[in-house]
Amino acid sequence: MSKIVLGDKEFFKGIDQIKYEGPESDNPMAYRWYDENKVVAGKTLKEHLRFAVAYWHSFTGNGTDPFGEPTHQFAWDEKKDPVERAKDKMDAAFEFITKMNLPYYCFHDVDVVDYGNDIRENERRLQIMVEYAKQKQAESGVKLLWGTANLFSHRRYMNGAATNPDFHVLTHGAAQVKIALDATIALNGENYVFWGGREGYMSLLNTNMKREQEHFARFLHTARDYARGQGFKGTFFIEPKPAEPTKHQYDYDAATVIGFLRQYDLMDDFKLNIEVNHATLAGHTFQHELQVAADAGAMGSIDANRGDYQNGWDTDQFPNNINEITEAMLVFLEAGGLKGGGVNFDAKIRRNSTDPKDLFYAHIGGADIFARALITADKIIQDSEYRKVRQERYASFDSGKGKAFEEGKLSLQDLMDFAIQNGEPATISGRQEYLENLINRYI
Ligand code: XUL
Ligand code: CO
Repeated sequence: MSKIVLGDKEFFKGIDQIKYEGPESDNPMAYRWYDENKVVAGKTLKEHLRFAVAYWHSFTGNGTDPFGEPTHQFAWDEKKDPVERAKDKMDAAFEFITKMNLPYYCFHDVDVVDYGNDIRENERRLQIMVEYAKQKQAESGVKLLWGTANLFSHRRYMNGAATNPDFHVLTHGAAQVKIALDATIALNGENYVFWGGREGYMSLLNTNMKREQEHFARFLHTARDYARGQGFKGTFFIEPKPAEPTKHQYDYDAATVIGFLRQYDLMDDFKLNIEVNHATLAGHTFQHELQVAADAGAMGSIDANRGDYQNGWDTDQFPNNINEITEAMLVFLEAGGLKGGGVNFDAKIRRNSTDPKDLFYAHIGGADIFARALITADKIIQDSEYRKVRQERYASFDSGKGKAFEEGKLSLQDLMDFAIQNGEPATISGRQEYLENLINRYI
């Protein structure tokens, strides 16, 4: 248990620290599955999952949507002075994170403190907040999973940041990334994220795609070189998303990003941050995106949330689909976990979820679903024939000519000869329904 850290005033009054009470508990303000000390597959749940609270959705997002004004009125959003307001917000954030007993947080620069148009003033504000955050981290033991810069909200980024056709705009993006990297490094941030918010296009008619992508790669190299020069040892993550806000984002999905990283020689420093709702927007499952990343040795981190079956946009709801997350945790465990990252709740409570407790329910549910899924996936791997069924499907490549093919020892003529000698192959079931039932048996 971490200790609850409060500022001058308590923002979530009457709410105590959330504790693990077990699956039998009917207390809605308790964990039923997330026992941080429970050991699964050689590590505690805390060590496996490395949960992080997202500053932007939880302390900045105010329920606004394209049709309506804010519905979440925050007591930490009242002071006039931006730095004083930011300190209140940070007090609220650390109160919440420590009451939730979660180990990490993540932020964009502008979530921590409001930015204006003066680069030096923005830097000054963030530096003050970095000093404040250092104290908060030391008091609480809460750590920074990753930092990032918001290169998509300001109007100057309407045509992109690193991929903007105007070099001048690109330099403003670079300034923001430098300042955000400095903050991340000063706070011992373990990773740094690039989500290409508007790195894409609205119309090909006005876009030189090749040039924009080259600029993007050059930008990433430049940022990487700077951070490494400052002693940053963490991993850089790219977060794929196919569209929204642009019509087409260059970091479309995991496979596209891996191709890009390979093309521009970035695979040594960059891995992927896979977000559930981004996967489904790309027409994939979350499991698929994790598997693609894992197969490339690049499964770095997770942005946990979920989409909506009916809506075609990024609804960023808290995760609660046990089948989806259990299948994802099978990929997670078989790949040996995340490379540097954690499970960040990039999710927002609904516009009409206006009680302070709603933020707690949301994170409790999210943590519990991942914990339960991980425990279940481990049982499936340990006790069932899940892996065996898949291995056996490929048995014909384990020896003889199949093995020789894998080793590159057979010609096309050799393959034809084998086909002729062995006649028509047997019909072999893929046993999908059997496996689907097996998963549900363990859930
Ligand atoms: C947007 C999104 C971002 C990134 C960080 O869809 O997921 O919040 O996670 O910039
Ligand atoms: Co995200």
